[in-house]
Amino acid sequence: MFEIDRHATQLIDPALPLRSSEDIQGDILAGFRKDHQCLLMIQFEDTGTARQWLRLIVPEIASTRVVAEFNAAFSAARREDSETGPVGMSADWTGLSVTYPGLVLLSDADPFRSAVSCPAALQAFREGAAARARKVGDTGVNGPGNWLFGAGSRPVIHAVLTLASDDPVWLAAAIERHCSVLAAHGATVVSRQDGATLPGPLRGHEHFGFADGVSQPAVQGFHQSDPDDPQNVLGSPGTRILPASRFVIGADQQAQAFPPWAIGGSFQVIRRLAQDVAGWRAQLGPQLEILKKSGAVPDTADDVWLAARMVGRWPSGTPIARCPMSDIPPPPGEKPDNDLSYRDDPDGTQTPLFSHIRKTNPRDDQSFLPEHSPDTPFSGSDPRRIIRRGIPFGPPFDPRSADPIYGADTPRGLLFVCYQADLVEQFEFLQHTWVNNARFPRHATGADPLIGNVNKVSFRPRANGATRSISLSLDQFVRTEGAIYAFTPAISVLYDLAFGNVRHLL
Ligand code: N7H
Repeated sequence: MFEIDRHATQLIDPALPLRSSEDIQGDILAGFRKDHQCLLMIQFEDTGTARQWLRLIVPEIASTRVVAEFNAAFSAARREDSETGPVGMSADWTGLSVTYPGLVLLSDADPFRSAVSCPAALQAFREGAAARARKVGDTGVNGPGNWLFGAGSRPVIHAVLTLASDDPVWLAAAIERHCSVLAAHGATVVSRQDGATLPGPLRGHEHFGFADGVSQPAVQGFHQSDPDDPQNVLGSPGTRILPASRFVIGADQQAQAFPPWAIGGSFQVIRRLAQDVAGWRAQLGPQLEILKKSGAVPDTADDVWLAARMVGRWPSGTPIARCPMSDIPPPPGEKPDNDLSYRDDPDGTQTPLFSHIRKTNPRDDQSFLPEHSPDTPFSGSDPRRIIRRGIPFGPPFDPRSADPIYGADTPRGLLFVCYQADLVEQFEFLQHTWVNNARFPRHATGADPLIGNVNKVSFRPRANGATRSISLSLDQFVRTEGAIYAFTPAISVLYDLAFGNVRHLL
């Protein structure tokens, strides 16, 4: 594990109490941000052996403090040397989440017995991802019947162990060690999911070729606000600071609706999303042809131009809203621009209303403007934000390579992971009310062409002072292959579960 180094502690601002939390797990607010990750999905044999295993494992769980200190020191070193980056700085992190059946087994009781009423968020956790599949659009080929893990017909998963490292050799050894310790405690690894950042120029990008992990919500008490613009993070205009309780239960207020075991934890969604890169790319040409024939797009527009409209950003991460004509990447060492607004683009003539980033974070879209004071700075998507911690799986697609592992048939995609305080009002709302709602935010927009159940989207170019609507036919090339709803408890709660100290938790 990373040892706190001399300058790291100076980088931690005492005015940001959540940065020094020894209790909140490190992946939630700070983020493991490692090139290699493995998710071990575990089924325990019984309460006794599960608790014994937990006693061994909990001391390894990375807290927010250690991860935040490492990340701050790493970023500082990178700023000092943007050419080579930090040399010799590496860390290995461990995280643990439990599913509802896992919580029942570890607490040996009904985890909701003291909940005054069972809030919808808890109900979704209790039901699990497979039971909620229809609501989030996991139907047809995306349905639980085709899942590799998490479906009712598959073995029950009690816990998910996340192992993350800069070093694939360390990670392989850690996986082996954990598997043998689990086996010695009668537990079964029901599924193992390996993720890794893509190599070479695709580093930091997902399989379709776009920079990922650009826009994340910032968290009060964890991120430093800009003194001149307190609603946003210092150094990252457009990155709004939101109450910590949106992501960590009880972080900055009483959480009476939640039982004590939930305090300091966060609900986690895990989704294995397969990406058919060849199929996704192949649809671009014919659709672009339709647009060109109708004279709706510049002659210079190519497949990447159209793909960028589907995402809302260019492959470098530069937003269409800022740079509509071509991809102008950020200067080396700088993050893509996150200071964007849709307020003056109500019809989506620049950033299409269907584009992935507009569907999942409509920001200040006009549908949210307060009726009587439309000039108030406002983002209607604040309550719906999620913290994303996904990582790609599988090798990149490269049609020029003779090696079949880079071919179209090799499994690849995104191990999507997100954290939030409320599964229903955050992740599920995004999927149900925005991503898959063809009428959101207005007109017959269509579903999100990346992750939604798409067939038609409405492309709305503006020419000669008028907005037209051209219908494009798209297929879905992202498929759900497994899903889990879990809970990432505070480290102290894991200790209590490990020692059977559960009465005060329920
Ligand atoms: Fe998305 N992609 O490669 O195109 N996503 N996403 N996502 N996503 C984003 O800001 C992608 C998925 C969000 O604040 C970018 O990181 C892919 C799910 C949200 O402006 C790119 C998959 C959900 C944002 C991708 C996938 C979301 C976002 C732009 C699946 C939740 C921030 C770069 C295979 C339901 C929006 C960035 C904002 C951004 C891609 C899944 C949500 C490039 C390929 C399941 C909230």
